Amino acid sequence: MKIELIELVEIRLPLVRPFRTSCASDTERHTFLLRVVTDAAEGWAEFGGDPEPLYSAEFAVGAERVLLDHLVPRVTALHRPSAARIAAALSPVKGHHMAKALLETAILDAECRAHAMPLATYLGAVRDRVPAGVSVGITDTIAELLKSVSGYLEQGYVRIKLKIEPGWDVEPVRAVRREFGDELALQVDANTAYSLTDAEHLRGLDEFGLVQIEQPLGEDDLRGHIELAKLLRTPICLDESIRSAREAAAAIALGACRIINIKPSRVGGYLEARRIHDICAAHGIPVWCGGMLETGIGRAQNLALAALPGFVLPSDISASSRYYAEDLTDAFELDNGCLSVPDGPGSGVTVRPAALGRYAVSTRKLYKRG
Ligand code: OSB
Ligand code: MG
Repeated sequence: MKIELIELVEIRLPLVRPFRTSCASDTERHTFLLRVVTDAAEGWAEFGGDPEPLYSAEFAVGAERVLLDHLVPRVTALHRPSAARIAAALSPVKGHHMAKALLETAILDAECRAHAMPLATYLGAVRDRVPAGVSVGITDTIAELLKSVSGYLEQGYVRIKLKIEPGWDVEPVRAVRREFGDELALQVDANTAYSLTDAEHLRGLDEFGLVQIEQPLGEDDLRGHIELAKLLRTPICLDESIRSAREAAAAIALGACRIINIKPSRVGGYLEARRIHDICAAHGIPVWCGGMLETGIGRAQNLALAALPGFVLPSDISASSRYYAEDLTDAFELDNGCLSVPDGPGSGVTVRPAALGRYAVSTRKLYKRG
């Protein structure tokens, strides 16, 4: 495979409703897609980050810079570029997992398409359908929250995740439990909003039988999570803290978490995501696939990953309509609480030119051969 062209397409898609977490409030998804054209096929990927470094240290303009100056030159210098060779080629560059994931994923998509192989098959999928969870943002009132959860349950989502922060935790969880009952698979995500001194307060969540509490403490606070895990009955899941297979192995060995949220973009791509899946499977640690409000491009690829055998908990992969009035691909729809894993070559989806025309705000060439 020879790389002919690498192009970045900046997109802005309005969200159907604002999405508020303990670290940010978004009304649109403003990010970029990467298009890699090779002599054999074309591949697409979606940047996991945002314009501002509020969830992760990475952000769109920084990623563009590091791609242009440091990542793209290393990859285009490869004699035979292939997805499996990207990580080693990029390893001299420290960090920047989301930017690296973008490049590796677009090449992986092209490579799978060149072999007419679905990404799900390449990764080792064992399922055709994936149970869909939904991540529910912080709202102004409990009444508003109950209304939105009720809407999602009517649509068939099989698991509800509530975003929490200090001042919005025990009460919303109590209200959702009271309204929808103890059978509802319910979990919370703090996006690093607490510290170990909040342990006593967080114990107040134990009575609600939550599936997990995601990332209560800081990204770099492994020690804090180890201590907190001894104090809570609710299982701790790590999101932001897990950026590699090595960090996953350490967190498991040290007892910092009982569940891991695998986000391909955060960990540098689908190949590292699969390694984390394998390590977790070997340790009996359940995993699920996290999301970054992806458009159909990234969501299709996440579905391929979530079809692996260790993904035993519902993922944050919802239908297109939960995010966007119009998606960039054909819409993903819920069928009995599940989404279908695309079975066409590569990610199995294509960008609809008309939609891209409406939501692309600029295009930049990062590389052209010759
Ligand atoms: O912590 O999982 C998170 C979205 C943006 C940043 C961080 C997170 C999220 C979500 C959205 O929870 C999940 C989705 O894409 O449906
Ligand atoms: Mg999270």
